[in-house]
Amino acid sequence: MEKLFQTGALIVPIVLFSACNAKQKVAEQKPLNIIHIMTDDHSYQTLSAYGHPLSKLAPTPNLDRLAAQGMLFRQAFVENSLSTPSRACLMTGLYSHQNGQRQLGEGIDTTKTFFSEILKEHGYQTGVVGKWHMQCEPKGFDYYHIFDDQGDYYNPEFKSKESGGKYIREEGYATTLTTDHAIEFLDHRDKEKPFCLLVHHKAPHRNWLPETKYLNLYEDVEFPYPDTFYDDYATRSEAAHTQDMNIRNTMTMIYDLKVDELSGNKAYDNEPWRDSWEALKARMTPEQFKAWTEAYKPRNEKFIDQHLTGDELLKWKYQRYIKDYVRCIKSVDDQVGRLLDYLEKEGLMDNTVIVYTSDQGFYMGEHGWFDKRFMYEESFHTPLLIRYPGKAAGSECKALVQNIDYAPTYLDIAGIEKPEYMEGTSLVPLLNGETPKEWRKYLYYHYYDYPAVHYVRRHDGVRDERYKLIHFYGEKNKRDAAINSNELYDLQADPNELHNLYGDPAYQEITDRLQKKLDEYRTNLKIDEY
Ligand code: SGN
Ligand code: CA
Repeated sequence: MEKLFQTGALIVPIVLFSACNAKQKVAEQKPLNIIHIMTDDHSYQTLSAYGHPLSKLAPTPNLDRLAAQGMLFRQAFVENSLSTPSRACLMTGLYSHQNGQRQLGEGIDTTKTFFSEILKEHGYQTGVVGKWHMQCEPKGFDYYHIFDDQGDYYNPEFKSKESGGKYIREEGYATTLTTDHAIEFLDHRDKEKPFCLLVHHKAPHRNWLPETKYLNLYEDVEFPYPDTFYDDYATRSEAAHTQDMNIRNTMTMIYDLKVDELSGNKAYDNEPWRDSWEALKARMTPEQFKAWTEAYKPRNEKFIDQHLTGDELLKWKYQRYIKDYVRCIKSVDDQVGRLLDYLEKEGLMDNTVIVYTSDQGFYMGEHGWFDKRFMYEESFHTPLLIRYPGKAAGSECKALVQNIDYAPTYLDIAGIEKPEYMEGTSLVPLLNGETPKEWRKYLYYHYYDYPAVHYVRRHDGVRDERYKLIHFYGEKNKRDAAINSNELYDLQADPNELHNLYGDPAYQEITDRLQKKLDEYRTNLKIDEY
């Protein structure tokens, strides 16, 4: 039996175990700390504990070690597959339309309480390092050391209380520097207090710039093509056809695929993000730029000589993309390992809950795509690993969980009752190895960021363990026609979501059941557009 009570500002857990020795008791009496590690766009396909063929060729041993010591969630999802909205769900435990952050830009309702504020009030020492990417200043943090907006891979600028809120360039690689600042927070913390630290990496966000020491890693590997690489969207609605996030046409040769040698070529003068690419090169130190040139120049020259076109060019693009992406993951894995080693050395493993997740999933060429946004599995779904001392080592959980659940979970860990307005549910019972009878059977999803980069139409939908109903909606505009269409998938029979069953009489009953549920969500949550 475990109980928490408060003395002044400090939370002290009382652990009453009848069959434990005195030494164990002392260890367990320490308050539980929380470390939330979140990457930016890390797909479950490239975290080897999930067993996907891609990750077998680019394993993540340190993340696998975390999985082996904790619980791996098979069914973890976001509510709105985009960075800032996802972070707003994390901080508030609320859906996007409730916390205000529906799209990437402005939106957050700063009158909503962040869980960091509640933890701080209850005596936790709170910190956030790396990608904050909220449209407001950090709220409820004793310490912050955060990037400007999306941040940069090479020599990024950080701001902190110590810098007086001014952004200051630091030399090095983002993933390493973010971990340096996480360790700095831990080194300088008040050891009398429990802590909650958010470690938010920039990697592996577009345009996937690997650390110099990994520029040649996996170069000789040919990564497998996903089954849906050549998807023609035959049964889907217009939304899949009108997106602008495909490897074939959207991905740029210079900015995304780093063929700098095409920079002087007139045919590429108008490629999007040309200025960004020049700015990225200009950020590098001479040593970093030399390492880049040495690694990419010979490959690029060989590629240009081949004059690839059509599917051959598409396949080349995919290989370049995946390699740079998993190289970025390699550094993430190293740095998670470094943080775990630090926690072990400091004796913090027994009283720290460690969470690893991503702000959303990502397409690794499935349906021919990169990026996220859609309610299809690859972007809706995130990796989630939780190591809870003394609980559930090496276990798996198949319950439906969502990013609105983190805030209630962290409050629960701290022994604080969930405020009534929070929509999410604590994951602690699941970590105890029990799925409560009343656990959610459905998830609600809502994406709003249109018209915007990548042109994914607005949609909402519901998913249960097996089926998914999606509704795309929106007025006509200069680029796209009006849309009001539905898609239904049987994820068991069709895990790649290739056969839209909406309108098939054999699935009428299932469609009705999901539609009823979707209508209930829209009414109960007061959804104002769909
Ligand atoms: C940038 C990227 C997009 C990406 C958004 C959102 N372009 O605009 O490809 O979808 O961020 O990403 S880039 O050329 O600037 O990389 S998110 O993870 O922040 O939601
Ligand atoms: Ca992201």
